[in-house]
Amino acid sequence: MPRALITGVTGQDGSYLAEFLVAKGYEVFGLVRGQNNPRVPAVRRVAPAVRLLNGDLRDLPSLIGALDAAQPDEVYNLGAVSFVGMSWRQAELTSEITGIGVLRMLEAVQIHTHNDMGRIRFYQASSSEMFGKVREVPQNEATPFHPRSPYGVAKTFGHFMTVNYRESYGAYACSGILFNHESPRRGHEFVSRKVTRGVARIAAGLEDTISLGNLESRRDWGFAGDYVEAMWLMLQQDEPDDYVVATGVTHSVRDLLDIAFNRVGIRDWARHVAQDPGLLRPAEVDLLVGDASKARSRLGWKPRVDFRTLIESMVDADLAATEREARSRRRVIS
Ligand code: NAP
Ligand code: G4F
Repeated sequence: MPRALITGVTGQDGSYLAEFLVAKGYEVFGLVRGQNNPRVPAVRRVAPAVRLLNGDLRDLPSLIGALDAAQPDEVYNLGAVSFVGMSWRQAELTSEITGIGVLRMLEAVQIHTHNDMGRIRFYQASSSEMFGKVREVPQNEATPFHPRSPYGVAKTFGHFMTVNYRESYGAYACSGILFNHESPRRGHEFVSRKVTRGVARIAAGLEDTISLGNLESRRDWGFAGDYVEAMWLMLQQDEPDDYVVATGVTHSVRDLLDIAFNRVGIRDWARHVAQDPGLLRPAEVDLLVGDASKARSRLGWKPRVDFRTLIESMVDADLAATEREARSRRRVIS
């Protein structure tokens, strides 16, 4: 039975990856931070077989301890402060966890394996946010980076550290440069979920408006369930390498609003959307669209869920959640 350790198991990708690896017959360990993490019950619900270990990407001994306990064949480093908008307000913390945390995890593998790093296959969750002010369209593995946020800068540090440990110590370390991927498990702070949840609440008469920032920015949005398969495929190759994972199709935040509001029969959504200058970012990434030809040809990976299907499924899930919430409120009142 292969063994895997996932950092960030309580996040969106961590939960899909845990489910995926359990279904593949892995013994899965998940790193959880904090003494009473409120997201643990959700992990237990979707992947009850996962064994949870305490640890924090700010604390090297805890990472070594987790590796010693899990004895993994594969490590997926997904833990991060992942919300770009917050990274300007907490630049130091973001650098500490999203950037230096990668170095700490690589060091922990080095120590745990007694300098025989090739024994463990290591996946680093890099990001299209590293392309930032893009130098070419679409972006591929050779496109230069120009990050536009403290988050993007921290991810670029983690990316090159991963490459460096591969080149310096023979680590089997891969960096997945993943473009935006979403799902009904996405955090409420990200624009896709903020919109689908807001639309569901407006349809239920609970709210009237969604406050948003820049409606013109464009992203290459895919489905998280498809993207965790690409992470796993990267670690099954003969040689470690870096891969862009994307759909190759870009949409604006306006397109997202069109599809989400249409799903509940609202065509003229402008009266339900307030533009809040406070939500504009100090520096924006205007356009992301990825070229995943390398992942397609070498890994045999391709996305299965298109943008419309993804957003409609998120609206449907949020409508169901809103209905459940309303039912339980009615029960309390009666
Ligand atoms: P997410 O839902 O925000 O999950 C982040 C995870 O990191 C959570 O489990 C969180 O745990 C954990 N974490 C935060 N600080 C930590 C610390 N100090 N020590 C250990 N764990 C810590 O993010 P996601 O969307 O699943 O993304 C997974 C990874 O892929 C992240 O590294 C993200 O930056 C990267 N990425 C995501 C996308 C995307 O579109 N989703 C695209 C490219 C790259 P808590 O429960 O304790 O908060
Ligand atoms: O959903 P977002 O916050 O995602 P963003 O910044 O692209 O980052 C996500 O994808 C990255 C991969 O490229 C990951 F590495 C990262 O961890 C994260 O998962 O914002 C998307 C776009 C931005 O241009 C933002 O300015 O939507 C725009 N937007 C407009 N109004 C908004 C809002 N974003 C958020 N979060 N909230 C708004 O109200």
